[in-house]
Amino acid sequence: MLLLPLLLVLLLSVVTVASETKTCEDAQKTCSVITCGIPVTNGTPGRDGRDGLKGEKGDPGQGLRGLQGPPGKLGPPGNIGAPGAPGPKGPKGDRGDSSIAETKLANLEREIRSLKSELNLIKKLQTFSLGKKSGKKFYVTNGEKMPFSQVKALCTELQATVATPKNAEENKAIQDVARDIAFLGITDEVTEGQFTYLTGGRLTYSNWKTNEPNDYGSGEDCVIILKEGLWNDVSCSSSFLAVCEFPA
Ligand code: MAN
Ligand code: CA
Ligand code: CA
Repeated sequence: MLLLPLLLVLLLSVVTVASETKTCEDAQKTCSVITCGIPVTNGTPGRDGRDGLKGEKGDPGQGLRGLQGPPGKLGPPGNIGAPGAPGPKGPKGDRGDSSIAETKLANLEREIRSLKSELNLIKKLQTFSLGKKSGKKFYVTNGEKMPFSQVKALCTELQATVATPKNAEENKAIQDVARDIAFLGITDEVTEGQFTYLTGGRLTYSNWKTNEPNDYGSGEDCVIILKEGLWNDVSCSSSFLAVCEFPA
């Protein structure tokens, strides 16, 4: 008998809840189900809600400021700057090397031509003064007497050879230049009794004095021209005039 009114109350409260759901839910925020409905015993507390949004940054603290830290690391190098403006025009340069060399060469060539011309004149004057005839060899002497080895050395130094008559005319020319006994460029040093020219080859002309050559004493391998133009074989270590010969 008591069940009916209880059911009615329950039904009424469900309808009320259904029609005023929002009101009740709103009420639930501030009040328990007990105030809204039938008094019930409290359940266990729900779980903690999620963390709220992060708060704003707080004001700086009031404590003492810490010591300044060490300097930071060196930053990366900056970009390459734009090219600078062109500099002012420089002074005029020297003349080029090749230009200087060409001038020097031209001067040297002129100098050489002048020297050649001067040398030619000196040679002509010298040969003229020595009585040189064109197309003929000519002979010179310094009037000094010396052993044959020195005569050879002297004529070689003068780029000449020792006077060597190949005919009567040349023999006379040497005789005239020497005006005293002089060595000739003839010896039998290689093969005794076989006279040859220093320049090579057997004699093609001779003007021996009677009974010469005789290889007198311990041996005579050099040849001299006597004042009268005749030849005699003598020791090469004896001293006589040096007469050098120059080509025609
Ligand atoms: C004499 C002759 C020559 C020789 C000389 C050496 O005049 O016998 O043949 O060459 O003496 O002094
Ligand atoms: Ca001899
Ligand atoms: Ca002799």
